[in-house]
Amino acid sequence: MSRITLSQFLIQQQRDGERISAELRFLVEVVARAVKAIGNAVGKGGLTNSLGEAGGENVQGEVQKKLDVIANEILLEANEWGGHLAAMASEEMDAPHQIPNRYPKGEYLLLFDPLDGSSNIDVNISTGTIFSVLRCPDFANGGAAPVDESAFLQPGTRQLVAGYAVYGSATQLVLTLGEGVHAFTLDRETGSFVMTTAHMRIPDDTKEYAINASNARSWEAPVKRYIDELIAGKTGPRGKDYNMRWVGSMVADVHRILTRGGIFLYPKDTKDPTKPGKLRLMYEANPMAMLIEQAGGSATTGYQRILDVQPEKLHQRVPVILGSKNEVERVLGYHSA
Ligand code: AHM
Ligand code: MG
Repeated sequence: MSRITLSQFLIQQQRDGERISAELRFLVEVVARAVKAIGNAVGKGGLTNSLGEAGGENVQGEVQKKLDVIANEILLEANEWGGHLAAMASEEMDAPHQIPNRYPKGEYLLLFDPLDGSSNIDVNISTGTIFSVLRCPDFANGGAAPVDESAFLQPGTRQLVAGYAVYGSATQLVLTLGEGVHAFTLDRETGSFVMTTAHMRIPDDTKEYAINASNARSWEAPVKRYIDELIAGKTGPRGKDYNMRWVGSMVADVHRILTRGGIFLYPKDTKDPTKPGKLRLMYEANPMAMLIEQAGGSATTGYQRILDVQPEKLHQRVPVILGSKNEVERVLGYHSA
């Protein structure tokens, strides 16, 4: 069986379809190298002194784990010297990270959640890295001026690349360049990512849903109605039984949906009126929405396609409802009813 490595795939994409530039190819290769290093750090578990809390909070007031900080540093260091980026932004940093003056700059912006699913780090459950690539809008000046937050505030439809790595029983990298979604699995013996699924497809229908049901009392009426109907199963209006899964790491839940279908909801709830959802638009919802749409699924806030949301802030939160098309469309219908 011929095995296509990530590098071979990217070279083909650059050569044949001219779908990516040499710089973009290099960018993805560097991110792949960084996620291998993060996967190694995560995989050491309690053998090193890297589990537990780092002793600080991120910009969003969430407790940072040591591995959150380590993963963030690995991504920054791997990406800042190569000359392909204008700036980076991360869940773990208040403001954009500027490329140090000693390095050349490039025209792309990289955004990431370095280690998603932080609450699962210490209990040996899958975590992951989510990333998104945009073009820097005013790079014409050669990148001389610092890149401020406004350069990043582009809707998800402008993403050039989106992907995630999942650190599970295998480390996988799942990627879209805007032409389908492909999954690569890390061969731990050779150190290469090898394509294991080309063109992932999400079935339009599903019997599986994912939601943190402990928030049920604060959901809006359309989500309550939808979930109540799923729970009613065969005896309710849907006429079939559903199964629930909630890993608590978005990467793992989305990976399951890309693999076998399903619907994932982190909807708006009324607990804290200042927060329109838990998940962050720029480096969680947008890249996942692009992957889901590229695999034939849908992704919405309940009111609007996620990829069309015009961002107002780098760390903005949005409600997220994504996965199998027919289920997502039903929830959308309940919102507009
Ligand atoms: P994080 O980026 O701080 O890890 O938060 C995002 C995570 C998602 O991975 C996951 O879907 C969700 O938060 C879980 O939330 P909850 O703890 O409410 O179940
Ligand atoms: Mg996250």
